[in-house]
Amino acid sequence: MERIYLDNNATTIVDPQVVAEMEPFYSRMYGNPNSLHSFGIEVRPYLHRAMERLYAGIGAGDDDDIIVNSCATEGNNTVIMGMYFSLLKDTRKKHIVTTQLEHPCVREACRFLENHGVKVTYLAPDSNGLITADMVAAVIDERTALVSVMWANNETGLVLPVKEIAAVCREQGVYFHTDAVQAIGKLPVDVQDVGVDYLTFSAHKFHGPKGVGGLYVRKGATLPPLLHGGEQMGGHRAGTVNVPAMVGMAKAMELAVEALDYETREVARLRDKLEDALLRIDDVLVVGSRAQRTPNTVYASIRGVEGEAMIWDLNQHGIAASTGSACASESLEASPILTAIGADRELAHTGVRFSLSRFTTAEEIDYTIAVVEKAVARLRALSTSY
Ligand code: 7TS
Repeated sequence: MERIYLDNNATTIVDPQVVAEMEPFYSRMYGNPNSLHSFGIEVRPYLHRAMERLYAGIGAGDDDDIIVNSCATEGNNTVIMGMYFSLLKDTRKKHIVTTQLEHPCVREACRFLENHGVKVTYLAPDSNGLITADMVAAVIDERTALVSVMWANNETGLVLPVKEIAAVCREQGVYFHTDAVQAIGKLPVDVQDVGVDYLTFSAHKFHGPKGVGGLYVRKGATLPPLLHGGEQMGGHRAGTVNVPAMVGMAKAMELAVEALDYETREVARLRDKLEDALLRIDDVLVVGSRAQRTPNTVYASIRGVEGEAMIWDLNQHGIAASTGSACASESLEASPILTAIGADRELAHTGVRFSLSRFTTAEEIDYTIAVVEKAVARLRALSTSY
């Protein structure tokens, strides 16, 4: 059996159709779209088409902006730093509300602003691993400028009630940002229906290329740019546009929306099969109910088995899974989500995340189930605590 990739929340294979769409912009149409000669001019209609696909993919309105950038980390920093320069720095607004579940690129950007006089509330999830609109409403005050709550969590796949949270923010006159990196291609995403002011995404999480992402900005919610310089992206983000990547991201977005149905039926079916097999093993806990999760993710805590040991064992058998976020995998800190849902100290290091994609096959899942069952038995036999 070839290697099996079940770490799609970290990154995904680029869809071959996306690669094909990008290729001409490396080999033939390599002009700078801002140039006045034919090499530049011939590229522009493709950028226009790419923009249309991105707008359609997230339901953006004609007067809203989508700023194409380098990744979700950049998008999230643009919102948080931009809010500092537009409001937090000089007005009475001095407060950001976010959560302990956010990716480090949100959390650390907020922490940085704490050194500059900004107060940040990091909401802790409830015992289901969720943040509710009521929890957000309870901490907003007249000094709050921004609420930033992710749409779906990368570790657990848990989907947060962003529409209700957006409604609370609108009522209170507070900007609402959501990191939708783990939502695109897994859930229907409609920015106008949800009522967000800012939304970030990253192409490599939905079978697009790495190093390109997008930031949606609702009409009227404009922020200062993070990168100053040329007039690209309507002056919102300077720097020559990465044309092949942008075209690829737009194609990937279109394919992701088309595949949503398959994702919610077939990918979920394979995930459920794997999850059922995990739950048949004694002393295994899966975080969050299926109905509240993205269709592709299962995050399990296996008592008596260190997450890292499990990942190593699976890797020896050609299976790629993860203990959580690759961005934090160097750290030996306990998973905040497992801690939040009340896992004891021993369980806090036992998390293993399997994240599937539309490229995952039934045979791969059957093989994974067989390997996991043996690995758990082997590692428990070695464990001094089980
Ligand atoms: N936001 C979320 C929710 C993420 O899951 C990630 C990456 C990012 C932002 C950062 O995206 P980037 O394109 O800027 O790198 N998350 C993960 C993960 O779960 N495992 O590895 C990376």
